[in-house]
Amino acid sequence: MNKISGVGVCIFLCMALNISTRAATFTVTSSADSGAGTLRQAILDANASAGTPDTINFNIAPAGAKTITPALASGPLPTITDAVTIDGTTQPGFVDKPIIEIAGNLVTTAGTDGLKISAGDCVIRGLVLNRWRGDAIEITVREYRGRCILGLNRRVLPGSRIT
Ligand SMILES: [Ca+2]
Repeated sequence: MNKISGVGVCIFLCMALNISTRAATFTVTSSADSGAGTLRQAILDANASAGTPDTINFNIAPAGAKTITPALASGPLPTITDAVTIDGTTQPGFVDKPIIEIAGNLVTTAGTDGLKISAGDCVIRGLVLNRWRGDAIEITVREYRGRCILGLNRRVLPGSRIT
């Protein structure tokens, strides 16, 4: 009897969680550094929905290569603190190599990393990260809770490290 009750509670909770934690897709429509439609805002939004593995896609018009250049005043992009897929291959015009660049040339603070990831179950795909003073991508997952998949390419991820 207790087992049946337990299963019933579990189904109810799963249904409730399914409704309240539905993953979202945030689409980057601007190559600006901050504000609505930017990668910075998309990361903030994905982090804010903690516990849901969201997706960040790109649709910056017109189609083709785009460079996102964080300003010194705003600093590097926010640390990724929740499972997310950032998929640069969704930018219209993508064929077989990354066309979304995240350039760090304006953030001249020593040691600044391009992307910092502190969550498991992240996928970073189809991005060029260059001109950063620190690492292109730094992953710091203190507790193993999942996996991180990086589309590694020596040409686009120099100096990356996993700590
Ligand atoms: Ca999330």
